[in-house]
Amino acid sequence: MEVSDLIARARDGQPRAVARLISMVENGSPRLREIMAELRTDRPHRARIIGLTGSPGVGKSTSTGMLVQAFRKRDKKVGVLAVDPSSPFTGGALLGDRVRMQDHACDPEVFIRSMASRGHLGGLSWATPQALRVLEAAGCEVILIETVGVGQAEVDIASLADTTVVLLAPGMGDGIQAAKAGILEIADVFVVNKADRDGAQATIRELRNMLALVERVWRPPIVPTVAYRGEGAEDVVNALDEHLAYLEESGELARRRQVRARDEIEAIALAALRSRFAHLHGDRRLDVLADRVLDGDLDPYTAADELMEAIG
Ligand SMILES: Nc1nc2c(ncn2[C@@H]2O[C@H](COP(=O)(O)OP(=O)(O)OP(=O)(O)O)[C@@H](O)[C@H]2O)c(=O)[nH]1
Ligand SMILES: [Mg+2]
Repeated sequence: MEVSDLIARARDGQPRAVARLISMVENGSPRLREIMAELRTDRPHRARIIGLTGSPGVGKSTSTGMLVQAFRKRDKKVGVLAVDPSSPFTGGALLGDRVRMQDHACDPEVFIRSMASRGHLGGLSWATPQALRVLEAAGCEVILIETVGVGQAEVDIASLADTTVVLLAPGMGDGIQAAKAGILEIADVFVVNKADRDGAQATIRELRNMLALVERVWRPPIVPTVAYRGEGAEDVVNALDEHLAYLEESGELARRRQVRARDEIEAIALAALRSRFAHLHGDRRLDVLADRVLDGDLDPYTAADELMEAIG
């Protein structure tokens, strides 16, 4: 099928076309350049992008399902991207999420996709913005991105989202983890899920004490939830709205989006540069430069300059 056809169908909200386009993003299709050029004009209808992150099992998928329901109540068209930063392919790992989000599987106003990101150069920061564009083109007004808070992923998600929600749950040693991973700086809203469990109040208290030590203009609210019973959904949405209002009033929204576009350009440029370098392996020019460095004919900096010129 022609790319323009596929895009027309996605704009029309056809789930299969949306899924197809996101697969092309995921697989790094050579047609992405063409696709992104066609999608360019969709950008003015900007969706609100909400990232959810937290340790494995805190309840991200359950909370995402809960939020989908809350936004559907407000008649918003919703997109969900479950990004698995640890997997080079989708499927297995996220199957449970699909089951949990099954309630929405038949709702034509909800798109749910899981996506792997490890196979990509640049990981999350490279593929996710492109998937977001596809969902925006399909008319999503709110896009929820779920990703496990491990390693670089949660920092990446914070740079992609307008609002970052960090989930904690009692009894997971989250407090200490929070301080370590620097999530105090990246979270715009804290959700303490599994508030039906012992220790929820202690987790909230601990978090509040830690937050008191951080200098930030925006004070992240802490919202308790019991996601699998839908309790606290409205409180989370209200906190999200307040944060959005703050972003708009302070000019921070425009700033974040500028940073996001900059990161995306950089990620694509770096990926292109890397792939050019990859082609150089086994290339005679690199061997020749290496020999000259070994012979003392060239210093490594000059050799690197020559290499850059050669691939430029
Ligand atoms: N007690 C309690 N359990 C919950 C609550 N919310 C979710 N759970 C359960 O916690 C488990 C993990 O929930 P998920 O939503 O899969 O958590 P997740 O963060 O998406 O997990 P990963 O994607 O594997 O990192 C499931 O068994 C849920 O039913 C809650 O509010 N209270
Ligand atoms: Mg999950």
